[in-house]
Amino acid sequence: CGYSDGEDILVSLPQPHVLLITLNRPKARNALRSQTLRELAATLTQATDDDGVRAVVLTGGDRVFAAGADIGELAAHTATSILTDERPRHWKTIREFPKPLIAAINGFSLGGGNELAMHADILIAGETAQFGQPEVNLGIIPGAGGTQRLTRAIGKSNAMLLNLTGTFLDARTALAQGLVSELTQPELTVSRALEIAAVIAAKPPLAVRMAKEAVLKSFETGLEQGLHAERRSFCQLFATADKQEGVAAFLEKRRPVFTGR
Ligand code: CO8
Repeated sequence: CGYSDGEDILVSLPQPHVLLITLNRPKARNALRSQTLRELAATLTQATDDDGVRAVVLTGGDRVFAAGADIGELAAHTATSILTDERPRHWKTIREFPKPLIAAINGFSLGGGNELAMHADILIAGETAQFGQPEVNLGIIPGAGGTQRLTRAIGKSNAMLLNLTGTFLDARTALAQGLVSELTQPELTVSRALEIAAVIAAKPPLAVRMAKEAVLKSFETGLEQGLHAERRSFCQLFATADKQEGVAAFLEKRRPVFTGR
């Protein structure tokens, strides 16, 4: 399919327009070493430039989505070496991935693993999943959004509870608090994520891209600026062939055929 598996990830195209990335370092409970993030970032960069890919599903294993940063690797770092670490660059690539990213989470989603999950636009979890930011147990704090994205997702008191105590959130509570969108039986998590990806893949890609960008903008700006950005993208979409097609198809009572232009 033009994509290759890495040492730490498996990459496939299980259905048209949808890329599936599976974290595959089970012996280390999918701990995110630099290599893992490098492979993930490289695959997402390739998917960014590939018009054939319209959505990406990211998953881990049955019992562990990802157990966090690789603690062995962290142990070798000093205050100065961590400053020039390559990983922030890979996180930036993941953060700026412009296409929909859907996480299908089973088992433990911890530390940097949970921060990776929270980079996804939509999170689907198995009923037995557990979420946590246990960095405090190591004498550190999250370094890839665990204090910021988690707080925005579940609110101050709930985020404090996880960050200050290192305890885990069960899937049902994660759903109630808004960290994830849906729960499924654990064995159906990936298929449900692929189903959502298929729905998105059938939509006009430029509108999808701008919708993602606009929603993410709401975390960065005040309301007025956010509304302004939304309006600008809304107007830009009027210049697309897919807007003509979408509206024409509705009026002609037929299915639209979107081209991504
Ligand atoms: N890093 C490296 N190795 C790990 C990690 C990890 N995070 N987690 C597990 N492993 C390894 C263990 O060392 C063990 O290796 P070995 O077989 O060689 O002894 C193997 O995986 C199996 O581990 P367990 O026996 O503990 O497996 P269990 O199934 O009993 O438990 C758990 C699974 C609950 C996931 C447990 O392993 C655990 O608690 N892991 C640590 C979780 C943690 O503290 N995560 C936070 C890490 S710090 C962090 O993420 C900071 C983020 C900074 C920014 C982001 C950078 C990527």
